Amino acid sequence: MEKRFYQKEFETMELDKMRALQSERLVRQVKHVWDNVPYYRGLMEEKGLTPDDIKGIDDLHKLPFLSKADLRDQYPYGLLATDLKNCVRIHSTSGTTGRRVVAFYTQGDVDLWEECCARAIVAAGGTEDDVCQVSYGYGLFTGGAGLHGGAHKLGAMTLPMSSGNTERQLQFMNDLQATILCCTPSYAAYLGESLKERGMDGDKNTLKAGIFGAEPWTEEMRRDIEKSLGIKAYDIYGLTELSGPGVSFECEEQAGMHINEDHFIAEIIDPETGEVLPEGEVGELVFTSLTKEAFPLLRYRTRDLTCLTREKCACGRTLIRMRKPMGRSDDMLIIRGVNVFPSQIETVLLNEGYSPNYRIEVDRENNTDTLDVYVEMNPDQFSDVVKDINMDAADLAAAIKNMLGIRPKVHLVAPKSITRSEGKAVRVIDRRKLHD
Ligand code: DLL
Repeated sequence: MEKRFYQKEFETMELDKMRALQSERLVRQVKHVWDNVPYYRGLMEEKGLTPDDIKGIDDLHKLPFLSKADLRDQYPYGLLATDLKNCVRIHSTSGTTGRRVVAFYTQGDVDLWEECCARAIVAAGGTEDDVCQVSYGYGLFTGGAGLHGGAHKLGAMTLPMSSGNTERQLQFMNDLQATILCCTPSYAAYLGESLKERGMDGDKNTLKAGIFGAEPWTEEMRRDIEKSLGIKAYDIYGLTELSGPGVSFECEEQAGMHINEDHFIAEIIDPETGEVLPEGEVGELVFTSLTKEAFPLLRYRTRDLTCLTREKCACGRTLIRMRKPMGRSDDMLIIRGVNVFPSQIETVLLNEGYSPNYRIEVDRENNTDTLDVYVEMNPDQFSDVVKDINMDAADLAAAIKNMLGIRPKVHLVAPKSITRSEGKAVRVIDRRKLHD
């Protein structure tokens, strides 16, 4: 079968050509920022830089970083690089703490963003014949608008469901023969569970692929979702600050996400020192936009932890790949001195045959951290013999200790007792009040 790409020229561009394109675009983007964003110009001046110092991507490391704190401080218009009247849209982060971050788009920005999402849909096997059920939230969140726009660009039939109302989701999925589902992985897992209850799981529905992102998920969760929905599940990554979903996306190899390098340069840095790390090392992902008009960001620190590889991909795309982010540097819990990522706990749960419905609670008693993990039993594990449940809980606690080095208190709870999420799941409650 002939391989399909949405924009083959860029997706399969040779490295030296791509570097030349990135260099040319970077020089232009830096000049655009210098001319239009006094705040960033100030940061460059502090380092003694002018646009003349940036002649190509080899000079990228000279530029100062931008952080989420800069974006919050400059809320709402401080980083806007064009006249507001040229903008056609804003989106915003869900922002649980502090001020929200708002991102602005010109029509040109929206077009390029939607093209990036169309690349992701095609990489997941999508064509103009598909019915894309977009069950990401619509509104300020970028998930709905991004995948919706991508499906439109491709010419697929778009089912703009937004998130929630699971009954209606399943009805439309069935009646309108949806073939591609786009939503968060936690909502996909919930839809899978609901399909199973109705005898529509596995190959008994019309879905063939899913494009899931906006939150970390593990390979174990992928397998679970693929089985319950009867599909191939693809990862997609992005963040509001850089437009939204489609910064990177998975292809049929499902071996990391290809970054749309013609629009975004990725670097990995040591989050403590800011030093740029070599390919393959895990660190914080930093992005520089290359083609943005309204909201260009240079060396933006995402806080996401991952690594990059240029290894050849069998799909034919030459775009650099990033590994599934393992978490965010600010999501990492330090419990009794040990670094813990929620994704590590999720891996153990799924390997041990539990569902991806869990909640992690961290607290501090008598100056010692406590770790409680609430996990739902599957209906077939659900036993009314308390002794059996206690033994299962002890086994699971031992398996988690094996992974983390610290023993949690495991609470096995009844099926369906942990609240399902329709958007991004909130899995961790940290009551220690160590952060603001
Ligand atoms: O979550 C954009 C998006 C929508 C991506 C739909 C994919 C699909 P924000 O709300 O600004 O934007 O959150 C961005 O979410 O920095 C990561 O920490 C996390 N994230 C996004 N995609 C993934 C993923 C959207 N595939 C933040 N795996 C990012 C892990 C992800 N984490």
